Amino acid sequence: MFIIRWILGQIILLVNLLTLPKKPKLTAEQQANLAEKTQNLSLYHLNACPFCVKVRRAMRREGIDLELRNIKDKTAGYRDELIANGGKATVPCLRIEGTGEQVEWLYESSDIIEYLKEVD
Ligand SMILES: N[C@@H](CCC(=O)N[C@@H](CS)C(=O)NCC(=O)O)C(=O)O
Repeated sequence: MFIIRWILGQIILLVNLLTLPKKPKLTAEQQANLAEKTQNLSLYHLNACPFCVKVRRAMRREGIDLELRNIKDKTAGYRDELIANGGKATVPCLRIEGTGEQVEWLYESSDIIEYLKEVD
């Protein structure tokens, strides 16, 4: 089962690589503006998860470059962090840091993509 999942994951990554969406042509000012508006966001993800690939492709299409937190990174402890604060280990999950101490954890790839589209 693990090997089948691994092979599927590699196929997903290969297809993704071969069909990467184009990045938008943004001016330096637009890029800086976008970076400022997204500096409070980070994406908890896995490399070969199809839903995470979907979100990362949408980010690329929008020209958004977020901090990516791979939940397989045991040293960083992102998986534990996600469970403890978001409530479950499902990825993708967008961590949205609000003003003050407020943090929102947004699950569901489609909702994350909608949110990112509205950022600009
Ligand atoms: N409906 C969700 C599905 C997300 C999902 O199933 N993610 C898988 C990885 S591909 C996962 O995190 N599974 C482990 C878990 O839910 O604990 C979405 O669109 O984001």
